[in-house]
Amino acid sequence: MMTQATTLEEQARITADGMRELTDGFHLVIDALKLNGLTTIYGVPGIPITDLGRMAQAAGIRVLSFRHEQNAGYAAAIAGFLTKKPGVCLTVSAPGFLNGLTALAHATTNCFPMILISGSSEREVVDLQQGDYEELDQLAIAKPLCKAAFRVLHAADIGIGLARAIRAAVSGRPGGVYLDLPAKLFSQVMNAAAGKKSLVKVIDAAPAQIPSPAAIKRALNVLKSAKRPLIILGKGAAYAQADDAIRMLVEKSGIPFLPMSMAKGLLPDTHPQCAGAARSIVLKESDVVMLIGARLNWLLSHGKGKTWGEGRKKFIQIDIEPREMDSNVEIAAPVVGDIGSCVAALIEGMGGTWPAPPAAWTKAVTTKREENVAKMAPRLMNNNSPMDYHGALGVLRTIIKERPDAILVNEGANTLDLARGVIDMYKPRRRLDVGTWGVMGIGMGQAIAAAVETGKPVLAVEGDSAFGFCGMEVETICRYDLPVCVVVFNNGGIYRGTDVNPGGSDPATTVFVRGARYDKIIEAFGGVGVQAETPDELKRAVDVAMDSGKPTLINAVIDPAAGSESGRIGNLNPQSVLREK
Ligand code: OXT
Ligand code: ADP
Ligand code: MG
Repeated sequence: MMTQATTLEEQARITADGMRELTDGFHLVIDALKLNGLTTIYGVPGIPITDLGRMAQAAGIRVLSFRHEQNAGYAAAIAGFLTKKPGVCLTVSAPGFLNGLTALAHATTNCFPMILISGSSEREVVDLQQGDYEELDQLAIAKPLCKAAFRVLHAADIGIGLARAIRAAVSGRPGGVYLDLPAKLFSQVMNAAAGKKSLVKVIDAAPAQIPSPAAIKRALNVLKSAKRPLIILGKGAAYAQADDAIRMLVEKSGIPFLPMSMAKGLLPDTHPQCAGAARSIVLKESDVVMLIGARLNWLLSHGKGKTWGEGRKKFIQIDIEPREMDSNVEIAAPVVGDIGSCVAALIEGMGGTWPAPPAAWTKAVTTKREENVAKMAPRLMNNNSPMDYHGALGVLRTIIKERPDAILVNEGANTLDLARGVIDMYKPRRRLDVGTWGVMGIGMGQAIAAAVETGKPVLAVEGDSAFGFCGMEVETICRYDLPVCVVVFNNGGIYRGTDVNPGGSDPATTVFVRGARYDKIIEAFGGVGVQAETPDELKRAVDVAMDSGKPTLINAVIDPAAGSESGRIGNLNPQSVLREK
């Protein structure tokens, strides 16, 4: 029977003799993505994937074209964090692939599920190093930087290839996966019925991992013995989407909790048990610490040293990755499993009532928190011009308080570290930032994906240096008319705008053009640009932007002398003893 083509691309499936239906690599990739609910692609077009993007768009996949693959990759990575489905980034070969690779490595480091799909050159030419167009052994290069890497050579294997990529990205500890698709694959033709049969709908891609009853019992015994217990929530806890169970565990136990940066809002920062504003004492003085989806890496001073005080602590760690245990210090009670299952089992094991932690401990935490909050409060009220960080952040704190559903994206050094403390978060997965690597340039990709994946308004608070890594994507924001308000904290440089080059007439390495007008950039693309010189002006401009949903960029003029070297991590800078000579 003759098959009737209803759309142009469907026509491609029909054979010349009109009797037998065919499909090809392009369509199989698209069908496989759709079958698995992967309906958004972030990428940059070009040889050999231009038509793949076009056909995907025609087939109802949302394809967002960026100005640089790194930003598309950061968008895909954070889409993975927000949705628990792998974010998909599509690039051309060699340079496009390499541009996307930083984001793939970042996804892996941060435990975000992502699939980087890159077109590539023909194997037979690459392997003989004969100099193909954009020749590069991409699979070999990707392997050490991601969780898994696969290549598909035959159209009939596309379904299996994508299934493997999805499972690798989301099961166990999530991470980045590379999928290499050589140019020739896309035009390979096969029988449509056989093609359809070859596709795989992945069932239960991230199966629950139930903790052992013995591990739960051990953890509860350690917790019960505590005099000064602490719960640390990491971005793994935010990723797990076990929000109600986590809240129940925290509230039932009565234990103070410390949210890591991207776990802020899992419970509100204003919750009476929140110890975010008492960080130093809870780390130093606690005796039992329960980590939920947080690693004892540099952000937690590896679980040892001055930050953690002299006394020996006991750690309980909930993580899906068994090898994370004992990575930095001994873990007294490892609980291996997915956070939803582990937290549910802990709550059940706690029974009807659970002894509240000693009042002396919870009172000490509350006192320290109140002291720090009171100390900060007057600094947030100043209306100085040029603004300092606290004056500018004070109004942004109010903006988020008034719009707790909005998503905050944040990068920079001072702009990051001070915003993290000042801006309270109220709901889970509303704060997105530089993550485990402290990487600059995530801002615009994250802002775009946050708007696309959630439909919520986005406020991106960017250091002027940080913004420079990804700023061209304001065109992308305008093109797709996304509800993103970018505030550039313009202090004229990296950390500060006041450095002077002692050795000549070139500017110092950390300073930028003085008085730069970042707001003019977005005007070039039809967005709204605003210059804000006081906190009042900043508040007015952000309010308008957040309420209108129009793409907006506000150049917030910050005192060039206001920042400190490397924000709050200046201690990590190696010091030269010869520097002053
Ligand atoms: O308890 P105490 O008393 O100690 O007080 C603590 C809290 O209790 C308290 N607190 C509060 N008080 C009152 N109220 C509230 N609500 C409250 N909340 C908290 O405040 C203190 C501090 O709390 P905090 O912040 O929680 O604790 P602390 O000690 O800071 O925590 C430690 C850390 C390590 C967990 C934390 O600092 C952290 O998460 N840090 C992340 C740091 C990071 O990742 N930084 C980014 C990288 S810096 C550098 O590498 C940069 N580069 C190089 C570069 C990079 N990164 N990437 C690439 C691709 N290329 C190059 C560059 C280029 S930054 C940078 C650009 C910088 O310039 P910009 O112009 O962009 O930015 P500006 O600096 O603004 O100019
Ligand atoms: P933070 O930077 O916020 O401290 P990390 O990125 O260091 O957080 O840690 C996140 C941890 O969460 C990782 O060790 C990862 O294995 C773990 N994780 C991620 N998702 C889950 C999950 N669903 N269940 C259990 N652990 C998870
Ligand atoms: Mg700056």
